[in-house]
Amino acid sequence: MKTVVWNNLSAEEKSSILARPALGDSEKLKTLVQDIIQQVRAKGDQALYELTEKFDKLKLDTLRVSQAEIASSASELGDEIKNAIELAHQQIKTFHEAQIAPVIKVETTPGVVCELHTQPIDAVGLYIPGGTAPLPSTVLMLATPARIAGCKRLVLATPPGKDGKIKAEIRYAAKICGVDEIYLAGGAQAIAALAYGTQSIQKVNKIFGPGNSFVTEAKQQVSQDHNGAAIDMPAGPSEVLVIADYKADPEFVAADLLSQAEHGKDSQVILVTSCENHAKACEKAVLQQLEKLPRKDIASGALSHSQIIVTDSIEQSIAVSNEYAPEHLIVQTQDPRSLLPKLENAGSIFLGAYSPESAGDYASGTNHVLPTYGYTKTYSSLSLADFSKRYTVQELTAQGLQAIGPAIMALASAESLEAHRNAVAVRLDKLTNLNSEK
Ligand code: HSO
Ligand code: ZN
Repeated sequence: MKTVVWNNLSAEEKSSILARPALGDSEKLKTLVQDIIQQVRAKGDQALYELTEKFDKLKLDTLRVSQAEIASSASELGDEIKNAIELAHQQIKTFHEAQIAPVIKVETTPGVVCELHTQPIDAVGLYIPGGTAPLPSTVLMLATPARIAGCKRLVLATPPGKDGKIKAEIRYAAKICGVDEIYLAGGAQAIAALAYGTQSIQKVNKIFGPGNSFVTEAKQQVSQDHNGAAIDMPAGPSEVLVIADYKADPEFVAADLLSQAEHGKDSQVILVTSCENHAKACEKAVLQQLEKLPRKDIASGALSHSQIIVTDSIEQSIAVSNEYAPEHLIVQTQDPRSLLPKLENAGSIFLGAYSPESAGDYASGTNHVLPTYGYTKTYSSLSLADFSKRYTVQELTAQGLQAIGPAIMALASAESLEAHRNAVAVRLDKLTNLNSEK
């Protein structure tokens, strides 16, 4: 890891240190993904079979995972992992159930009632990536809130493993969340199938979940098409920033940095500490722990473009973090909660020595689908609200319309919208006539 002293850097160096890595050759990627989407739209299931054969070297007989295969996950797994999946599910459920939005009803003026309601999104697509570490925890993070929100169809798509099957852990997580529609499809073709539908897969309204650059590009493209599907959020490689003071345990700090680094060579990990000696101790601990990791290669790849930044104060550390806007922000300082009001941009914040990122990744209850790539400046952690939409209701009595009607008419006139004015005027005139008849 490279160490820099923040105050010694020029403005340009500062921004280049906090810059995200470029996301590959985007023009080429765009065209490739456009072509895949086109194939799925034109040929449906057949394109999915062909593309699975081409990219995954697998000849599938069916795209749908049977109920029997979902059910049999229970007998394929040991108690330890099943209990862990169940505990995590329960924790996530508890936190997301607490997010159920109440109906808001306000009488803004006597006789004018305004309400805010939520309705679940009808059909949602849940994408679970394959790759080097298939993630049952992501099934829980997507399916649990979708169920609580009341979505009618939960459609899970995930690429099959080399044996043509989906890992039992993924099937078990789906089973306990009540997901019974699972399809063997990955990559841009899976996103296209979810967005446009095929003979086997019925179209969904919104697609959730992480993925590689093909998946991310496909999500972008289908979300820009009116006939496609909405998406949860834009995405980039996963990242963590740790704010530490000299008292933070270097072993804890190192373990947190590495837990993020092992996700992928493109992961970004940044340590911001206000003490140079502490920076050295943390780096040493990182190198020691790295040696013992099975995914050492991947983690080293991530570390090669990661940074240790030495600041002159906690305040400066906070400023660096706010500018970087990390997906995960770990605060290992003496009184971490006191910093909270100053932390402006982060997907999920972990306070204190005993709150590792792994807790939020799996089982504290918060969602691990988070904005990355600096999008935490404007986007939020996935939550129950993402699986529903809001609508308003209003109901005015005659008295209510009389109270605000003149203002509405004046505004309509100012906008030269006579028909708008008239919709109020005809009613107020009738009310005046009724009153004078009495
Ligand atoms: N840290 C990842 C989520 C994850 N970690 C899943 C382990 N499994 C992105 O937030
Ligand atoms: Zn993780």
